[in-house]
Amino acid sequence: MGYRVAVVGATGNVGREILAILEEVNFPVEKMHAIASRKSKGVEVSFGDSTIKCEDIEQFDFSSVDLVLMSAGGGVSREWSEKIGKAGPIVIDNSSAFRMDPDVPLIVPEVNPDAAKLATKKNIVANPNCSTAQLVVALKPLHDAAKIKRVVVSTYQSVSGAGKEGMDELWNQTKAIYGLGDATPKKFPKQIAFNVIPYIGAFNEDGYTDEEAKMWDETHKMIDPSIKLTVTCVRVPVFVGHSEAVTVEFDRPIAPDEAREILREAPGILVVDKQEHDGYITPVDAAGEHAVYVSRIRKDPTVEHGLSFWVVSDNLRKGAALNAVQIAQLLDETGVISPKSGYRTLTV
Ligand code: 2RA
Repeated sequence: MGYRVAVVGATGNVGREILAILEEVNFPVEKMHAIASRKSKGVEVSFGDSTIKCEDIEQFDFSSVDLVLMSAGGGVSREWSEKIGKAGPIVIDNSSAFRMDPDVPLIVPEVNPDAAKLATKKNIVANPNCSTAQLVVALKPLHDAAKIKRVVVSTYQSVSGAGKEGMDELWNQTKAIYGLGDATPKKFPKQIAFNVIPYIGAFNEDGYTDEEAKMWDETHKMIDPSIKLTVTCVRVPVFVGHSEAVTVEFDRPIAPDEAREILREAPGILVVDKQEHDGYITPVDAAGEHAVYVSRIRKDPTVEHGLSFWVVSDNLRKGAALNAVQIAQLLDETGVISPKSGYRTLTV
């Protein structure tokens, strides 16, 4: 007995990862539907050993499924997620459209699993932004041990955060710079090959970008609104894996060894922290993996009770698809949904 599941945006980077991870973690699926826009109708995607053909979102009867994993961008979510939720299934929405809606829980299962009980308010659960997901996994156990007063983050975000077009642009520009084509930036505002770009998303009036604002808004919603957080988000020429240099000020002294112990015990984290070259993690090491890696934990002597560290994770996995699947597992384990195949299991 399993769930009737639809993955919307099944042809995208994250949609394909969702299909792969549902299979990897053996999520109980009775029937899987791959949903995409009309232009991708009939395109084949893999689910385990089988191949399924994409169905057109406009034609699909969402009341025939129990669970929808939505990863087709903010516009599609704004148009569809509430309608789908009203039709019966729970929607796990990967866009920013509902993250700050007070009637929609924003969940990282290692951080705020209790929020699952709010899932049926609108039948929507929001998945956080990729750069926030890995950050809060590292911050939460430290905040439980010694209250965090202030966080300073610089991100090093891979091009896959901007979708397949972002990956293609890095690949094509890299070749073009050696004379094999056109290096004109299209997806990113400036050249990304052999460069870094201190801009992700769109500028807000205060001079920050919306990507930066997401990091403090979502951290406040999931952990604690009293945490002060400032951030600079930077795109780097890496295909997969977001990295973050993080400095935290606590309200009491916390030694690097104590932080290492706390993080080692915490769910979802692998501490790799030795002063040697196998002793820290890079995005290439983290790609394809499930963990949030923490390395280079050290005292920041320039502030009272300060620690600095380095956080890396696969942005397509923990930052998107894996977290969405973990939310589905959490809803299943807590009984918010149950696999009564053939019956409508959910009410609004
Ligand atoms: C990015 N954080 O890396 C975005 C994707 N959600 O562009």
